[in-house]
Amino acid sequence: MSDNIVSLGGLTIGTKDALEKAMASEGCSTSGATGCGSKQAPEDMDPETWAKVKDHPCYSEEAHHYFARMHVAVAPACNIQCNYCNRKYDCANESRPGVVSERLTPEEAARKVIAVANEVPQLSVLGIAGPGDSCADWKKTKQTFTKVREDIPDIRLCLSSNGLALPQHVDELADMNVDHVTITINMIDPEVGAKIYPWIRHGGQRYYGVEASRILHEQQMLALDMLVERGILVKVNSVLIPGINDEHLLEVNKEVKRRGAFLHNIMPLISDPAHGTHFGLTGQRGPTAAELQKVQEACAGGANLMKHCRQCRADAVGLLGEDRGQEFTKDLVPEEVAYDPAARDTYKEWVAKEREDRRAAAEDAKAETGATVAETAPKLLVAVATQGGGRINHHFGHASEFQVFEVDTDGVRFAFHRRCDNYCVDGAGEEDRLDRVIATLEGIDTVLCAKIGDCPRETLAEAGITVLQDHAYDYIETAVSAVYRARMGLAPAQAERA
Ligand code: CLF
Ligand code: SF4
Repeated sequence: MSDNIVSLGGLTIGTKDALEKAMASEGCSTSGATGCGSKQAPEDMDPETWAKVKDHPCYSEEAHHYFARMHVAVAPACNIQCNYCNRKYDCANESRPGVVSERLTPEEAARKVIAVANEVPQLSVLGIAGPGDSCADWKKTKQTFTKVREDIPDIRLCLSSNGLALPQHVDELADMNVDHVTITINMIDPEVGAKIYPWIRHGGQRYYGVEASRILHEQQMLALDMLVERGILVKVNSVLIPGINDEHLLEVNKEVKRRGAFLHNIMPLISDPAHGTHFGLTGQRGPTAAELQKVQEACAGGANLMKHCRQCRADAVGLLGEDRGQEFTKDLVPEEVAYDPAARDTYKEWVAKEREDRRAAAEDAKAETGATVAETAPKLLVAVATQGGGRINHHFGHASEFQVFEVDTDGVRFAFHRRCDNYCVDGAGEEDRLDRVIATLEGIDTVLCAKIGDCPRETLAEAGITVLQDHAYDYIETAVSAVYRARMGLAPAQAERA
């Protein structure tokens, strides 16, 4: 393996040239036959805030190319009922509905975190995000965080809650140096809330209807204020429910911004009768991609929006968009495991240099695009196949997700992601799957990947989608900008970084 390549666990890192050479030596060739609101950089915030978000994949779009989170499902009890939740499954406030995660005791969870940290050098955050509510089941949440903090002092602890019992734990969270808390806030008007929450349990009593939502709202606002006061970064999750809170979320966005929330993540309701939820069984639909985008656009100028959320499982492991949870199930985690910081330390050093280089490359790309393209030039959507690191480094046939970037004279910005079943199975492409991938890529002008066969490339071309592998292992911004200039009839950029 080249000197410029480092292998950490299953992860290979290195420069563009070194990665290309490694791929060629494995018998692959790239000549191949067959704004997000949360994209924040150091210059956008004070150094203290940047230090908190620079390695958190959810709080920084840039960081999500490099760093991984893991969740442990330790706190299954809940104190409210959401109409989009069935308690058999994970907490739909943070996680993908209809999924059952593996429940762990705090001791099992702490062992699992060490096992993952030893194998996944990108790991930077441990989150508790259901099933149930982390604060309603506080004892288990606290035990888990305390133990993990002892074992791996530099890991970030991240908590997600419906907010009802959160105020009583804010001081303990601050004492444990928890810097990131998510509150799910679907309404600030209890009349709207009554359509989402049939009941809550608070102070040993059950409340129903508008009164329940009024108490929930008051507790959520109190928690938000208390967290902001203590310098804890608050992300607000809102589930977009068409006909119930779609227009109302603009008010939510304004209010949480006014109170100091760092980020607002508007997530689509995923509703299915098979999930057995009230909304699923009564035919309440989720929003279309266009409806979600409309609400996000209407919130422009308000609280910063997170657009790279993957609605992960409550036991997810890995970069956002990948889930390595099956490699670390209870039966696979050893009874005795000791933390070895070597791989994470090496990885962190590499990322610090790499992201500086990538940022400089993105600035170059932006300057060239802005300087050379007429102001009236249209916006383009470019999908990239990536396995992280901010590079075009995934084969088309293996991609089960494409990250979509928009590019215009203002530069290159993350827009959204699209999921699909990967086209290639056991080394062979499947036609049905390709049709579904093409449907998934509707509206996309160009796809960039590390490699694609002639056959799928021609089929995509017939569907009006250009696929290029010429930018394999380039930085995303460099490649997307080069595509844009070429599409606008301008010469490709001269300098490209390795
Ligand atoms: Fe987990 Fe949530 Fe912390 Fe991230 S997830 S507890 S803030 S570490 Fe992230 Fe997953 Fe979206 Fe959540 S992509 S579902 S926003
Ligand atoms: Fe379900 Fe989470 Fe709502 Fe509790 S807070 S009812 S676990 S979605």
